[in-house]
Amino acid sequence: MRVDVIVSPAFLEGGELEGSLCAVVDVLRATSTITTALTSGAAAVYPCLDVEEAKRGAAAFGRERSLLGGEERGQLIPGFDLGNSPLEYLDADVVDGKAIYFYTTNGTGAVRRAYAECDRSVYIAALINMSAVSSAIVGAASDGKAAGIVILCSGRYGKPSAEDTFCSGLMVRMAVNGLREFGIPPDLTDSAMVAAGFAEANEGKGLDILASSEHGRFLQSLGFTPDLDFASRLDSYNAVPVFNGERIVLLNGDS
Ligand code: 3SL
Repeated sequence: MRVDVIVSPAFLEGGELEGSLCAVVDVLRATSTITTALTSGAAAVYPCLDVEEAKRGAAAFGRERSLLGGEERGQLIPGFDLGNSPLEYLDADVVDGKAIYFYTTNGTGAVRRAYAECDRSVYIAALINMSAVSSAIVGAASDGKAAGIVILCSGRYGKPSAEDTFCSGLMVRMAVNGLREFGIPPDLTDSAMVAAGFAEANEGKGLDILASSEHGRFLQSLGFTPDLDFASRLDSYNAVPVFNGERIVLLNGDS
């Protein structure tokens, strides 16, 4: 089975995701934050394409039952309740039972694009839940019917990012091992091989990768250094968030 990594949505060609199982990665910080919000008890996260869509959605849903979350240029959006630091979503008193209308610069658009291209549920992955998502994808692929497994990195402004490539490489390794256990020979694209090699070469250095990456340096300049430590922790959560075309919810209800 084909295992591919697409390092940015800008590298996505039409039809490439058709029939495949797809996971979207945005370690800094959208998919880390989505995973955290859901494990803290949020009812659902609605990934939006722009600020106005998020505001309209929250208003229609009811502001007492919803939150507006996300960022522009890394910062809280005027009129929004929460920014895009995963640490803001740790407090169950804040997020429990809430529908979160969420807009971020690269991540939410990547999630929507992935669903539009593959026309089936899309997995949401970060370092903090990468083993749970990798196992879920391999489980879904085990009947051999999917065209392949594709990990779509959100990247940064159309370019690859080190932290997403690192996470996708770890997921490739898990997919390879998992597929083999099911007797399905993995067939890696060059991009998947490069990502897996990068992850292997930097084994155990997740925080260094995040801290030295372009986006990590940008976030540190804004004072979000603690987010990097949080987002770099492997498998903090056994959670599998899934986007069904409307909203993101937990597949297994685990935390
Ligand atoms: O681009 C995105 O989707 C965000 O995750 C970027 S930031 O880390 O909030 O700046």
